[in-house]
Amino acid sequence: MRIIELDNVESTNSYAKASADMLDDKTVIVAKSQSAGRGRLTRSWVDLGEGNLFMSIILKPSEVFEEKYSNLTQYLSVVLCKVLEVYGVNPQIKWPNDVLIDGKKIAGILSESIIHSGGKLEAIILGIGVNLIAKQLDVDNIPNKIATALNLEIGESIDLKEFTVKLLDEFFAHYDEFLVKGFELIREDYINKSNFLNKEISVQVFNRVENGLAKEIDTNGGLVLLTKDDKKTVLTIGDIL
Ligand code: BT5
Repeated sequence: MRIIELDNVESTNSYAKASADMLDDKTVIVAKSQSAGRGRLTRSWVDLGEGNLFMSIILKPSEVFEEKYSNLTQYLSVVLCKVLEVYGVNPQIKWPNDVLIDGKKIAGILSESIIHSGGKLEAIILGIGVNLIAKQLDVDNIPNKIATALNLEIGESIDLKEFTVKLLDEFFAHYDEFLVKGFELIREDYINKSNFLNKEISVQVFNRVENGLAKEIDTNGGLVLLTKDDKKTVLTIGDIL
């Protein structure tokens, strides 16, 4: 594993994407600040100042994309929960990969793949932003979400380097096994951390909303919804509202 440390970038994911063909498997890009951090779809990721984590991991597991790589975001959410627990908080996962503390979003994960026209997988860019140090006022100004930062939860400042090392160690400790077993490796941990199961929920899937009982997480990490007419729908993409 090699870590490339940058000062300011638009987005560590964009930087990693642009340079992935020249960088090895397991190269990590971290930046002190991001001027145009990205979320999923067209959303953005707010930079709450120096001391927060903005990181992208370049992964080149094989030359062909395998279905289980789609679960890397869920794998990373479980890894992050384990690290946050070391700091004494009780994180929960909101499907598919939001990590929350007391219902407040503390991190965001964004996975992007570079696949050539012939089908060859160049790399998967697994990006993560974690709010480690912030002022309550700045967190309150994040649009459309109730958010938090680790220092606000535990009343202490957090060492970014130390946190980053813990996260990367935990990520790579089981990464090779994850590549073999896929979601099955983390399914139990993921379910234990979930805050939405057995509840009536609404899920935004592109421009439609699905309502139903969140019945289970299937073996592929999909969300099984039981709709009013007792029909089962398995969702693989979406946002719980
Ligand atoms: C995400 O998107 O949560 C994925 C965010 C990934 C950010 C990392 S930082 C390093 C790497 N480089 C990048 O450019 N991106 C990755 P999504 O589920 O679409 O959620 C985005 C929504 O979260 C926004 O629309 C806001 O409502 C909220 N949000 C934005 N910034 C936030 C923050 N700092 N803390 C908590 N919530 C935030």
